[in-house]
Amino acid sequence: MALSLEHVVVLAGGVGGAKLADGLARILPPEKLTVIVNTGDDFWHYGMRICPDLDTVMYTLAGVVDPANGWGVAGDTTATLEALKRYGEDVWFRLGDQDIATHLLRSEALRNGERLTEVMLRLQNRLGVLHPILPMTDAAVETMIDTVEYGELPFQTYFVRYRWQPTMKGLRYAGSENAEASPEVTAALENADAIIIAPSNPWLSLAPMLSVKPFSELLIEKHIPRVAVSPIVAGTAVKGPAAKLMAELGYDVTARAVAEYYGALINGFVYDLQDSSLIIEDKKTFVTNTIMQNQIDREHLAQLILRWITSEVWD
Ligand code: FO1
Repeated sequence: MALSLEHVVVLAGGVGGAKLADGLARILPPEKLTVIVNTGDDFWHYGMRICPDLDTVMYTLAGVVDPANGWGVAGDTTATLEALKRYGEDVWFRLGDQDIATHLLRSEALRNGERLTEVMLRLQNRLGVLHPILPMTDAAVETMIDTVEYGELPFQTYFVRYRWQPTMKGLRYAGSENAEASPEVTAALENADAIIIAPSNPWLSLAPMLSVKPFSELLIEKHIPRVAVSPIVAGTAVKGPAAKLMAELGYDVTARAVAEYYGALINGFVYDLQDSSLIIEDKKTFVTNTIMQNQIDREHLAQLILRWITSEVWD
């Protein structure tokens, strides 16, 4: 009997996560899809709370994201950055003028005591996004990268300022020890009849989420499809530092190593045709073209994954 999916949850971070979330949002109506997003990249900058992965998903689903970068607002200007430079500022994090509107309203709301979840739902509704985009937690959890060259760095300093070139020795998720998933996230995970982990960086986008109680517990105990899409194709990352980071942390840079990293958290794994020779143990697998170069690809991959999920019998 084919499974009918009423409550799909996708766990996403970064540009790859936003793309699959977009593909799923084009197929599933708002009441059947919830996007839970990494906030380990977030930081305070010039007094504004910057939430890159939340904004990347929001702008992507709203159809306003800058297509070249995959983040920021299409056609945005940098007058404010130029004005900061005039004051002698070293402007390493490129904030567009329209993007700053998001940071201003979010920062004001947080200072007024609103939860991040609440202000994000309000902003996304204003942009016409009806699929709920939820921060993994309302607490501050910040990914810190321990590097050979500079010691410990906050995430954006590693990722943007030093262009993820420093050698990674380790990483931690500061604040996760007493962070909890929001009520909205807990409800979404409890009600889920399928959980999809997007092709995001496991260490930078998913591990921060899994470090927040009770994510891992909720994922492991659910007897539903819990499938991850590999961000590694033919030994490289489609975008970003995943391959470099895996090598530096001592992992094989393969889709198989990603499946092993997720371990018991998942019971299904989607990986690319180019890796079809890989043997992935003790998980249901689905091999297909996972490269999303345009809207059609995103929708097509989302469709194929949903069809595969509903065609299998899950434990
Ligand atoms: N990524 C960069 O590589 N350079 C930037 O200057 C930059 C600015 C930026 C501004 C707002 C925003 O929401 C994201 C931005 N990103 C930038 C991406 C950001 O570093 C994200 O953390 C990555 O997309 C990884 O998730």
